[in-house]
Amino acid sequence: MPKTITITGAAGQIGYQLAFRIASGQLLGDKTKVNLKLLEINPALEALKGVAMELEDCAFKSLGEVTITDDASIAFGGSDFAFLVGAKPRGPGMERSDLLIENAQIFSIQGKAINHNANKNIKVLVVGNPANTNALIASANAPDINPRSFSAMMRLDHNRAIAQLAKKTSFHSSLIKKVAIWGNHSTTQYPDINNALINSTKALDLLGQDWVRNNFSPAVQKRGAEIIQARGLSSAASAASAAIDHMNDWEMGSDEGDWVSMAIPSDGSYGISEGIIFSYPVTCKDGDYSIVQELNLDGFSQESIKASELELLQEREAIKHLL
Ligand code: NAX
Repeated sequence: MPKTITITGAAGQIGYQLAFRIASGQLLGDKTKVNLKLLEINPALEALKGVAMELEDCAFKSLGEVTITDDASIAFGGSDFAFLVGAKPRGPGMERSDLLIENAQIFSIQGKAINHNANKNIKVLVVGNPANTNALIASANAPDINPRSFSAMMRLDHNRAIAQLAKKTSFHSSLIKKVAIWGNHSTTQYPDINNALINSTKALDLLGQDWVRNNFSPAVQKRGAEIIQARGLSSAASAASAAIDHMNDWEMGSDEGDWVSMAIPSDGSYGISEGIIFSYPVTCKDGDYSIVQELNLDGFSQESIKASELELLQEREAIKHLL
């Protein structure tokens, strides 16, 4: 049975990476046929036509039909998986609150289109920033879809944290487990390695708390800016790769003995206000996720997590008229 996969902002940097990786079978395996529905704003439809032509030229065995459109109701028609990447970038002189409101409108329209047109079991990953609050808006505008179907991407931060630990300790990234990113996809996020294992040894036994607080956390939080400085463009291939990791684990299950970070509707775990889209360590099985429970959080961790929660509550307040 083919699966329908929607990508918004498909002519943009991340969309351009994502479409080809999904079409080649890297999301669901090359035995599952995928139909791609690619959404763009009208001025980018010509560029999107070029993306569709290149997809055709790859002659991927796992690719079925490709639809390009600027109509959200077509893009989300029968969608099983949606990657909400397209968003309005922050322009000159724009405040964060302006960005929130501009994007809120996009995600409220797309939430409604998902509600009316998508498969009721759809899995939605919001990548476009401010990702957590955009996911909240999309979900609030899709009352017939389970809120647990909406998530926002923290996996790039999670993968970046693993990469920093691998670089510091010279252990391969595959030997690093149980890293967690808590909170918002912003500089208030809290990268937490209190439970992390590096080659089965507690990370904190290998790395001092000083290095963790003064070097590791800022390096993860500021990695995006570092990439922009080096490349002249924001992260794209690594973001697309993280988006595939997120959706793939959610659908197929995360690795035994490890966990991943996903921003999902808070159920009140760890005292976080219910409903905001908050990143927790989770395990995935049978197409669903569970928050890792009963972790001991020291005072510093609790304060850091609260600061990120506060930011998300302020974001929610700024767009409450759209909920
Ligand atoms: P680009 O500007 O290259 O692409 C965005 C595309 O979205 C453009 O082609 C634009 O025409 C399209 N678009 C805008 N409004 C749309 C709408 N209403 N419907 C459909 N398409 C629309 O940005 P790119 O580098 O691809 O980044 C996309 C988003 O991902 C940005 O918001 C960015 O901030 C965010 N990111 C989020 C990350 C995360 O970890 N959550 C990391 C990477 C990335 O920075």
